[in-house]
Amino acid sequence: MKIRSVEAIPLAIPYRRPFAFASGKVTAADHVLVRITTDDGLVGVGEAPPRPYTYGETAASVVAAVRDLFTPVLVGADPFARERIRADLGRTVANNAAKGAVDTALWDLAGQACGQPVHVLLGHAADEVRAAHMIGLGTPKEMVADAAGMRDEHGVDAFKIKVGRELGVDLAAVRALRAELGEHVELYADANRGWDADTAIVASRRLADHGVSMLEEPNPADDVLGRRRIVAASPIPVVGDESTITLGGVARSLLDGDSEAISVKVARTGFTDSAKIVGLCEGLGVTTVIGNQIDGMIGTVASVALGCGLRALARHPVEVTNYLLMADDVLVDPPVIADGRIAARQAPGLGATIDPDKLAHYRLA
Ligand code: MUC
Ligand code: MG
Repeated sequence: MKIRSVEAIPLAIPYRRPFAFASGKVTAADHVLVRITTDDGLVGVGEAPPRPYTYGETAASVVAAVRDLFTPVLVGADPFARERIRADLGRTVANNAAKGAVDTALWDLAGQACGQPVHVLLGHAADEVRAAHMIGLGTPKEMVADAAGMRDEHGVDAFKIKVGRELGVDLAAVRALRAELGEHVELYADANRGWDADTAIVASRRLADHGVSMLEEPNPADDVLGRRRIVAASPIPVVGDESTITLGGVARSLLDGDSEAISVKVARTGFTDSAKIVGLCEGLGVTTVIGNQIDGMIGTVASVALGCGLRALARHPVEVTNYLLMADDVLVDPPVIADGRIAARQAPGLGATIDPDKLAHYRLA
């Protein structure tokens, strides 16, 4: 089997409401659909959500990277030769979302060719995982309403709270959320680098008092000594997310004492590098959790496949709810979150069938 063609299709899909965090705000989905077709007619898909405020990519840069840099490498290659393709794509630095979408599409093809779903190819640790919801920045009232809606409609009982603003404002929201959701609900926090080290140290103690279990990216990890002071002083684990986006970067962060747990995202490390990162962390006794790059439906399906594939990830709630912010998407069957859980698709590959009418409607080129 050989790759015949590669497409990078920019989409524009409206949001129901914006999603805000300390380093940026998303108001519409400008994702890029990557579609890889083989000579025997299989079609694999992946989704790149560009996040310029985090990684510097845009929809235009993803399209250009896939079209100009990756397509010449991919066309004619065996889609099973992921290690060779990974090395060839690796000659271009960065462009993580573009590479993540290509890798996702390759696993989709491998699953279809073998007649197995991706989570089974990865190791079939579980058939479903707990769902976590990421609560965007807002007033305490807005954040409570968001969380309560997710609990009432989808049974979700794990929440990542966006923080990183003036500490009093964040703590008011956390207090209100704990009061509304109760003691049993799992809460963790993500500051997206919004605080300085001194604020983050105070914050970590106050968050721990409210039963918040982890603190993601409290400050810029480039503030090297500041980050180490936070890790040393925080009563709760500090999670690396946007500062730990490569295998070597994860190793360095853990060995340097910049983070104590790692968030992995299919959107930026695909299945191949996500699995390598999880293996590295497993060997070191470091927790890994699946985050959300504000993914659409394809990215969500992929995250669930990763979570159900690897045992270390299946133990923790997976951040899967961001696609619900979008007014629509291009999949025929939307994901389903019920009783706080989401199941892996049982169809071969990703099981992500594109609706041609929706694609025609939302594609920009
Ligand atoms: C997160 O966990 O940080 C916000 C920006 C981004 O790239 O991902 C999100 C969520
Ligand atoms: Mg994060």
